Amino acid sequence: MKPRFYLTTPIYYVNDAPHIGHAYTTLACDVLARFKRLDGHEVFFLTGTDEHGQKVEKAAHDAGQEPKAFTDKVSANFRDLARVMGISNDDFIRTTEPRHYAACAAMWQRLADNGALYLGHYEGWYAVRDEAFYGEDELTTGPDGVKRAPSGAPVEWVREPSWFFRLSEWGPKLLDFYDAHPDFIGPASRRNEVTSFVRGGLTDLSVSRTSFKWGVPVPNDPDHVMYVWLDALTNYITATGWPEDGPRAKFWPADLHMVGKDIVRFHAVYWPAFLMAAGLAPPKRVYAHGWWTNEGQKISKSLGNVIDPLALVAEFGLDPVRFFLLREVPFGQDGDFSRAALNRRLNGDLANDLGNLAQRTLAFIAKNLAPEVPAPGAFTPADTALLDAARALVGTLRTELDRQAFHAALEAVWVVVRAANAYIAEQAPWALRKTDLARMGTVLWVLLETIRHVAVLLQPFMPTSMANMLDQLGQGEGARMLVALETPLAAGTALPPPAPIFAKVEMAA
Ligand code: ME8
Repeated sequence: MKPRFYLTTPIYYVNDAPHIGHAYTTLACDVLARFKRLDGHEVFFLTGTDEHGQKVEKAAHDAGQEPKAFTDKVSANFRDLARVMGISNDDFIRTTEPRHYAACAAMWQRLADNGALYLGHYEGWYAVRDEAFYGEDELTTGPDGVKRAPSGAPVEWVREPSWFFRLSEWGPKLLDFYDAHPDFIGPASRRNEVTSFVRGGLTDLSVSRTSFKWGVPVPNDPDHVMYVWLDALTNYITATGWPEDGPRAKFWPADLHMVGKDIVRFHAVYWPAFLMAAGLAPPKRVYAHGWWTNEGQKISKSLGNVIDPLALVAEFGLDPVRFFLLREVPFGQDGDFSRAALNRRLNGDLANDLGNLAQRTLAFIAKNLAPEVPAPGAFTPADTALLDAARALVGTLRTELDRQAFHAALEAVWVVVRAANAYIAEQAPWALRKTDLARMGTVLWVLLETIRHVAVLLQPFMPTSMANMLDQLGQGEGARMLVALETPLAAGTALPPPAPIFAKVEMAA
């Protein structure tokens, strides 16, 4: 039986067009999903849209549309983004779908049956932008006199009848759970943030609203709609077919919820508490990545500096953009988007280092040898050193990607790419052509074998370019899984005519 892996992106609010931040989270998940598939796992990769709540209702109203028509349109933009970014999701969930209403009703019922809910009255601060309740002590008042949440979102005073979830009872159980599962929250800085929040004491959470209608109705209490975060978080289990015992039920609990650092509290505190209170298993891991800024500035619509991922892909090509986003910034930390950095990565890492390595090797063979993989002779220590480094990569990537260290995985690959370029310079196959053809064949075989490892392992990051590189190495569809790296490259494999894979980009003046 194949090992299973279930991973999710956040479901995005359909209040606005998708931007680089959404593309980033989904891309990171896509790389993991593709890597796990190549590594023989049965993967279920979910993304989708979060369509209820006051914020979306307001956006629809501002656009002069009914919420349903509005959400249909904006949700489709997120689907398009996934397609343009080459995302390999297995499902796309919308919280307005009947399957999700059914799961939300079942979740509510479980919580109610287990005594986790009670009817009361909420009075306090609410930020529509975050769809979150805040305590007075969390707020600051700016020079404009506006009270704001730590996220910068303005808050308003809310007073309405509400159902509550007994979150206050869950503090000690959550802390025990974090202790027993040290990998539940990554990176460590987020884990500390969450545990200190929980240690600070939890208050009961308002989980229904009565002042607007755009939400999932509370069972048996039609004046209330569910709090949008209870509704939204439930999507992760809806998609497994819950509460039915369908073919996807086996995927719960999820292996990984990937989120941005802004929503770690919902995923690492509320969600496991809801699940445990409903008698369901919490997810295995929540990883919160950092925040992108644009040329040093916070990305915001009001500053007019939102980066459109579709425009970037149109300008630079998909694979270079995918590579840049995961290579440039250590995953988990905040990062700054700049065109200069993007150009540097594309010209340096892709065109000069990787592109040249493949191009020099393949063009040399095409020019000087029969168009096939040469047979190696005895290996020198230099050959063995490079081959060992290339063969160790698969283990390194497994480890690094299991801790969501995309940048470290890529850096490890580039250490080998740079070593291979140095090896070409040292071994000088062009000189061997005149003195020792057998040795030249061995050098070229070592290079091809190294490039094959690199290309197979980089497929999740740059699917199209690496498929192209593997085509040029004569490695068909059947030879691209990680397990294929356990068998050495076969001499005599036919090599098609080579062509450059990465073009250099010109710096704009
Ligand atoms: O929070 N840098 O949806 P959302 C990096 N619907 N990532 C960013 C980013 C940036 N500048 N901006 C956004 C919601 N993101 C809820 C989630 S899940 C059950 C419900 C990414 O549309 C990041 O992943 O506001 C962040 O967590 C997410 O988009 C927020 O998307």
